Amino acid sequence: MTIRKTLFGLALLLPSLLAHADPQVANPLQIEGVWSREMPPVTQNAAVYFVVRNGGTEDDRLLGASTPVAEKAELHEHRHAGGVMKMQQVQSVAIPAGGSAEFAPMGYHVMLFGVAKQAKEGERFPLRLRFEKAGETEVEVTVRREAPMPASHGAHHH
Ligand SMILES: [Cu+2]
Repeated sequence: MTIRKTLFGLALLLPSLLAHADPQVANPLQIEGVWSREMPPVTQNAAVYFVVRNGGTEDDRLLGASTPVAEKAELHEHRHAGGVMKMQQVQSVAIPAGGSAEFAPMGYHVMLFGVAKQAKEGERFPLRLRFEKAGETEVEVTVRREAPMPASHGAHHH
């Protein structure tokens, strides 16, 4: 158990040595506010949320994701179906040129399956995102109890 904990600690520590700033950049895309909600230790699933802004002149698409902390990662969306919220897998999420795509609770999210050990609030783990045009990039996920307030929130909504 101690060894396992130590290894997991190292896995969490190494990517943070690279000290990603926020927003994290995969030109011309900016990935902002990458977070995951802290889950109970027995849970096998988790979800990751972020905003992708496309500063380029070409549309792009998020095609997939992966992380060493989970067996599998899928792109999901929540949908109202017959008065019930349902989750379903999507093959890609469009990031329009000059626009953005928001991954947030009750909307799009990256769903993690087979999480061996849930991270605690304040811990970080790496997530690899695969875009059709911008290619692959690794971002750092921060585990939180509550959704962070986007830095740009005020500017865009008030
Ligand atoms: Cu999901």
